[in-house]
Amino acid sequence: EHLTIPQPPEHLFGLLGNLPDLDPSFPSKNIWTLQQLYGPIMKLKLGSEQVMLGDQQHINEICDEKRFHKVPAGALTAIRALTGDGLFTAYDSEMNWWIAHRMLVPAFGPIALRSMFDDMLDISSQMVLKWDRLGPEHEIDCADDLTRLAFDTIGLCAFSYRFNEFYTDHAHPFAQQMADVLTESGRRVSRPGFINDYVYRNSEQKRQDNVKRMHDLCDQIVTDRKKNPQPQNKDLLNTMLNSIDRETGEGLSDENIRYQMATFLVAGHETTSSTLSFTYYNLLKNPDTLLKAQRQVDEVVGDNVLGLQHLSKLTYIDACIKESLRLSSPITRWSVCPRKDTTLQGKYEVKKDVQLVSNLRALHHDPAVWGDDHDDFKPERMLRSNFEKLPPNSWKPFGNGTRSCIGRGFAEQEMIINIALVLQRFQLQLADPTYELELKSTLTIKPWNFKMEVRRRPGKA
Ligand code: MNH
Repeated sequence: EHLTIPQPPEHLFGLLGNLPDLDPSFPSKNIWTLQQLYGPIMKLKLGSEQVMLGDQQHINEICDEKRFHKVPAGALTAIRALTGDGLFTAYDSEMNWWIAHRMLVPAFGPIALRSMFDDMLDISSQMVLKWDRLGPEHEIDCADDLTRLAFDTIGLCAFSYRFNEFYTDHAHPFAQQMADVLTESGRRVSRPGFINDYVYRNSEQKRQDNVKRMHDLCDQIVTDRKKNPQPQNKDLLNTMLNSIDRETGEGLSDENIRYQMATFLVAGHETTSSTLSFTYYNLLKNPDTLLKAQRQVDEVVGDNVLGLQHLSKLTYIDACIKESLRLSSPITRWSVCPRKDTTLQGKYEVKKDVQLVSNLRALHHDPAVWGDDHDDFKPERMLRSNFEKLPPNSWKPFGNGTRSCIGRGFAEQEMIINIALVLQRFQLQLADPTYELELKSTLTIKPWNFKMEVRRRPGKA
């Protein structure tokens, strides 16, 4: 028996498909609502056909890499102007994905992460110092400072380059250029092609100009490294400049290195800063969890300088981060295509090239997995013993399989360091106690207008 996949009615006799159903400034929100109406499998025509999957049972099926693989689509194709065949936006038919993947997996692995600890601590300490000096009356704009943190951390750990975001009033121009490129890339794919070509020429020119400026900065960092080699340095840039792939005997071209650099900055800064913002928000809204997290920092770190040896013991903080990624994944969906024509759930026929999209919000709120309290922030569900008992592929904020996030360990280490430092020194409170989460969407989603205040804990140096 073959069933038709439910689809909301198309607009303008099918010419616009379902594009008008989505608000270009926050398309995910409409997808969440439509999916609740139409059920866990739903088709949308957005330029091409997309099938949105919205529970564990349906998403578990598309996590089978023998049947499905990532094919960059939607905003990812638009972002290729900036990141080309870098890891995030590469097709797996592109040789450079395989070469860079083999080369960079170890560079993001546990040994490499250990060597990045000091640099991560350096940047987080700058943030804590800034907060301390501004004092308890200062309203901290979380999105702003945490974005500075994430940017500085990638710059320093990956390229030994200091954006010095905590020493300037205005964020580094690269940050704004990137935000503009990401926003415009997202919008482009939400508009019919002919509208892009005829109405949005100037926006496209501006996008290309921004891309050029960002590439220039990447090239400048590379040129500087070539002029001043640092043979002892094991950062990602040196790895990319000096490694030869065992299987092909090839290195990465200057062009591909430029794309990888832009990729790390794109993929790594908004995701990490949004996750940290969400985590601080959830802790503040659930004071018992904040207390527990702070107690753990006191037990594990006390008044000592935070060290590498503490990180694996901060299990509750890790669980708070995981639970925040569940409640609000900053990347709201990822997608795959069938390797050949296939049938979903044994009853829905789909073609090889159709885009199958995981609706992460629906997955992470599936009552069959998370229960009726799926809207509540309960870090206990993410403590290892419980986490391991979850049905397969219930929690996918980092994507799936070989194309999942290469920077996951990097981000987790950076976030745990940051939260531990902040909780060790400060008492936190919402700047406006009545604040309720509002979301803003760019390529990722993040809390909007979320401000907190911090006060030095009594007796804390
Ligand atoms: Mn990251 C892929 C989420 C931090 C670099 N990342 C992905 C994917 C998701 C994701 C989801 C898969 C996308 C897809 O299937 O199309 N990433 C995150 C989240 C955080 C994050 C939620 C932080 C929290 N990512 C980082 C950091 C870096 C990074 C930090 C780098 C410094 N991510 C990548 C790269 C890829 C990726 C590179 C592409 C991997 C590949 O396909 O080979």
